[in-house]
Parts: sequence; structure tokens; C-alpha cells
Amino acid sequence: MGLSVGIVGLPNVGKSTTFNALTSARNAEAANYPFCTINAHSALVPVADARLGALAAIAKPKEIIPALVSFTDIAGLVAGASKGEGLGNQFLANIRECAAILHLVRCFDDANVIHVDGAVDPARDIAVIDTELVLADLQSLEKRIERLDKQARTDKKLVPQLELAKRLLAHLDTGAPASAFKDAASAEYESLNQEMRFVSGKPVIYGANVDEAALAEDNAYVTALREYIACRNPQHGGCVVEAATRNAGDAGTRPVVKICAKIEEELIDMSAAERVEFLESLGARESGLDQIVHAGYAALGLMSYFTAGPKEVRAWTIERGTKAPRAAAVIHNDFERGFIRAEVISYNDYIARGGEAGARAAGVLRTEGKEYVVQDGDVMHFLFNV
Ligand SMILES: Nc1nc2c(ncn2[C@@H]2O[C@H](COP(=O)(O)OP(=O)(O)OP(=O)(O)O)[C@@H](O)[C@H]2O)c(=O)[nH]1
Ligand SMILES: [Mg+2]
Repeated sequence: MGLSVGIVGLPNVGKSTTFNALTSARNAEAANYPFCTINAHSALVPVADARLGALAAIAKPKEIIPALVSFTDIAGLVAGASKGEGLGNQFLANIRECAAILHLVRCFDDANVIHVDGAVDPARDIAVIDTELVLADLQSLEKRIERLDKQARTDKKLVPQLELAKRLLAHLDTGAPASAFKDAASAEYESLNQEMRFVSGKPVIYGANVDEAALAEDNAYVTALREYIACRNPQHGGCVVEAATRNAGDAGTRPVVKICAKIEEELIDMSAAERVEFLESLGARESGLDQIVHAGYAALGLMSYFTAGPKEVRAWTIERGTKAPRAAAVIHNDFERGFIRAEVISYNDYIARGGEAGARAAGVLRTEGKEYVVQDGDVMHFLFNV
């Protein structure tokens, strides 16, 4: 498990530039013409977590292994992409594989950078992409319903799923994303989504790609983007979802992260600390990457626990609410199967007591069983049978 983020948006809005900046490697060609990215490029990015350094100062491990987030630079979409316009449908498979979407929106002026629709207009641009994602899901769902319809005639167990699929089809038909579907939390939806991987069902983080000046203070484009997302600007058909029927994760609650891709790309050769300092001098609170990773963790309900010893100090990513045996499976499947118990020290106790021995002596090392819900920052040691 872990966080995988696909960077989605219109052509030429700065997706590859952002990808390069995020992954600190120029492995995606960034160039000033639309459709410069044809194949998806992916890269793993370590998640900055100051707690790892603090744990390592005590455990003195040979290695520090951070959690990793994978980013995928996806080809630009245009209106009609779901029907084969532009680079057409090939983008879909790349989006399906990702857990979350970073929807990058152009929020900068630059006469030298072509906009596929002639002018910068965040609300219109977002609507184009969102519509394509919904249309793509509509198409694949229609086909699935045809098959389900036939199967359900002989296998009555499939009837609830067929009914849910039909309700979802009607919902998508209004232009609303699958993430705003009112039954999105049901078991039938989960199972259908596991198979179909609805592209409009994924959590979205909006990345406003701005110029330097707008890092400190929103420019008019960022304001327009925020208004559109808050659904105060129905001019572009944005208010497809009634406020009362919104679920967490849909348009009303999607986070906005401001990044200046071009600057961050220029900072690639700086150390992480120098980069943050430079960005702070421009009025940004954290680097674009850190903001995106944090927003992604929050959107997907992810958190980290740690293992700490002389060999390594390592962060492991799990969903909030995960019980100890499942959390152990992230390290190794055998750990879940043969789970006996876990020794747990909360992060603050580990630091305050100077490590495991101190925590044990102070009585703050706890023994927890199968029902223990792992907490963010827990330092875990699993005992298991093979
Ligand atoms: N002024 C300015 N230019 C930018 C910024 N971000 C990207 N650009 C430029 O915009 C052009 C397109 O950037 P890319 O990163 O290739 O865009 P893309 O979204 O990957 O485009 P496709 O792959 O064609 O979909 C390049 O010339 C970038 O240098 C920015 O924040 N400010
Ligand atoms: Mg590109």
C-alpha cells in the first residue's frame, strides 16, 4: 500500500514541469508544446517526515527508509478525450492505476506558453477535465451494465450490484463525479469500484500552478479556482452537486495546493532544506511536494507508523483505523498470518524516554493484541509465528 498520485490536466499546463520538480529528476521531457508527454512516466518520491530523523538520532540505524509516494505524469486531456480526441483514451488506464489525482490547473500568465483553448480560465479548464473523467466512467459503466444485466438473469446474487450500477449511471449522467455518489460508501459500490476503478471516483487535489508572485498572495486565477471549487460560481456549470448531497472527497471538499512548478524545477539542484528556505522567502509555507503529499495522505486517510532498530528506522504507510495484524502485513504477509502480539511505543514516549530500553523501563512500552488500532507515529515491534 502507499500513495500513488497521477498528475492530470489540460495539455501544456505544467504537468511535466511539476513532475520533474516533484521527483527532482528531469526524467520527463518538459517542453513548450501541447502533448509533449505521450507515455506516462512514474517516479517514487520519499516522503519528508521530521520524525524519522528524530527516531534515527536515538536508534542510530544503518539506514533510514522513508515512506514513498509514486507520481505519474499523465498525457494532457482535452475536451472529447473520452471519445478519442487528442491522445484519446490511453490516459485512462494510467489514471485508473492511481489512488489519487493531482489535477493541475494553469493559474499563470505567459504569452509564450500556448493554452489549448486560447486563454487561461481555471473554472472552464477544470470543468473540461472533470467532464471527461465522468464521460469516461459513463462509457465503461454502460458496457458493464449490459454484461451485468445478462449475468443477473441467471445469478440473482448480482441483482443488488446491477441496481447500484444503474443508480450510479443515472448519477454520472447528471455530470457529477462518482466520488459524489451518495452510495459511494456501500459494499456494492466498493466491489464495483474495485473492478472498474472509476476515474471520477478518486480523491482529487487541485494544484494551482502559479507564478512566483501568487505564492504569497492568491492571484485572480487562484481566486476563480477556489470559488469554482467552493461551488460559488455556477457560471461554468460547476454546481452539478447539490451541497446537501455532497460526500467527503467530492468537489466541495477537494483541497487546493498552490505550486510554482517553474520555480521548483529551477530549484532541483538545491538541497531539500535550501529549497524550502527559498520557497519560504517567496511566501510559500512548505514545498509544493510536501503540501501535495500531506493533502494526499489526508484525502486517502493514510498515516505512518515506524519500526526502529539498529538495522533501520523506517516509515510504513497504512490507512487510519488499521488494526495491528493488518498493519504488520505491510511489512510482510507472514506477519499478519502468524501475528501474536505487538510491542508499541507511541512516538512521543519513544523520544521522551530516549528509545526502546528507556520506554520499557518507564513502563510506556505497551503490549497490544489483534484488536489494537495502530496510531499515527507508533513505533511498532511485531511478534509472530511462522
Ligand atoms: N511561466 C510559466 N511557465 C510554466 C510554468 N509551468 C510550466 N511552464 C511552461 O509551460 C510549458 C509546458 O509545460 P509542461 O510541463 O511541458 O506541460 P504539460 O502539462 O506536461 O504538457 P503536456 O505534456 O503537453 O500535456 C513549458 O514551456 C514550461 O516551461 C509556470 O509556472 N510558469
Ligand atoms: Mg507533459
